[in-house]
Amino acid sequence: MLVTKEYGLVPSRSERICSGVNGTATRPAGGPAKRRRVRAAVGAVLAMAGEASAVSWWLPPNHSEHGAGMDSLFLLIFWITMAVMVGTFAVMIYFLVKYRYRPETKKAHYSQGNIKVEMAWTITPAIILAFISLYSKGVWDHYRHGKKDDTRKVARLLVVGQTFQWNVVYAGADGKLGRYLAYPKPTDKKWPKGADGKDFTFTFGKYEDTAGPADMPHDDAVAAINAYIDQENPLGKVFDPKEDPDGADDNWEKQPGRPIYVPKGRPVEVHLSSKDVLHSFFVPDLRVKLDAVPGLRGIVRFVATTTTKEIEDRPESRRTFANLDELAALIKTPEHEKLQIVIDEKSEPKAADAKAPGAWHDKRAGEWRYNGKDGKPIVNGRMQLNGQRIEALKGIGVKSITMVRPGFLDLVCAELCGQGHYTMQGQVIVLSDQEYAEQFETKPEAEEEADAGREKAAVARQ
Ligand SMILES: [Cu+2]
Repeated sequence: MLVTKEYGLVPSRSERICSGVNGTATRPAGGPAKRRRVRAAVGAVLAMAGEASAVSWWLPPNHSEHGAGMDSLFLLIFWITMAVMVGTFAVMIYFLVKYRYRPETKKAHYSQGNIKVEMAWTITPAIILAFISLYSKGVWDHYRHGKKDDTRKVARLLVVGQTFQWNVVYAGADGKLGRYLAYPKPTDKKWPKGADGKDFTFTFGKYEDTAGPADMPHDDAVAAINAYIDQENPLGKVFDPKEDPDGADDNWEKQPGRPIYVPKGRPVEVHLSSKDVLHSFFVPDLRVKLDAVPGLRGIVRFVATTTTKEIEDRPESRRTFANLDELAALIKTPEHEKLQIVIDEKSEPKAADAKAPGAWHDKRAGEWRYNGKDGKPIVNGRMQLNGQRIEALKGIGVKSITMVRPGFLDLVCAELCGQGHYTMQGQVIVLSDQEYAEQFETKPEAEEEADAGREKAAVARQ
């Protein structure tokens, strides 16, 4: 919308036509009252757009650096298409009514069209689309490649989808990911080296201690390889430190399904792949989504701006229930079953001592709990609340309970990957930089001692 000093708004083409003199008039028809109305209407639209930037009415909260640009782009496209849609429908309905059937109406006549109007409706969308593409490119580049001059240390992880869970591997102290998804072939003479770095033999059915899949007929070798993957090496990790020095310090696990931890305020680089079919790694609150494709490595980058603990501590993540029956009904519903009870210094009634009924702070465990009438714990912050426990809490005089949504971001699979697709959910937990470094980037103590030993030896030699 163009704004000029004199009138507030440049009149639209229709207003100029309406003003009567073949589009030559430049002031809107009508007096100051009409202009005020126009300004009020535009003000209302801009206020809506301003409200829209809060994204709370539609999009989930954004906790990533690149996400704000994505949201603005999303809303820009939304409002442009909304305006076009409303305009198109308005014109369509107007013409439907204006040219409805009437017996006295004359037959329609052929029109050559209007070159100026056609140019306008071709060039205007072209300009808008060109602008959207340039805007998208900026947002996309920030998302896929991160910021060019970013000097912060990158946290690298590998996420591997499988029906219907996610695996995660952390790069460890060296920041480098090892080799994964390297599975044996039926013609291989030797199995890959074992987790201890030694030659590996595998017993499958009647085939004892085979040196490699090639020891068996083809079909049995295929079955043996599947068993080997299930039992020994689900992620196809290369254990031989000579072949894969980067992978030696990786933090990985055989079982899928553990939460994905990322640091706050540092670039996170997620390498994505799949063990079986197409999956899609989607973390709405981080504005991150990319397909996990078998045989390919997709990479997404983001910087989380909030730890999940910070989200948990916000007032809007908590709700206090005075009606405990309502709470009991609520936590039975699937969308609320993960709510956790908050027990802290505000919880009432307080227990007189460790064995008395009421809220008690167990200093040794560093946590609060509610004791029952018999002095035994009813529930603590880590335990799931249920109807029975709520009844027990009522019994010791608890009048209200505060619940919190546990601090994690939802990870969902956004690719229809099979019957259990809807169950393919995971958790992304954002830690502080320090917590992440302590948990995922420090060397095991033994290794550090060995390093220190080598350094000492080197100094001694000098
Ligand atoms: Cu999936």
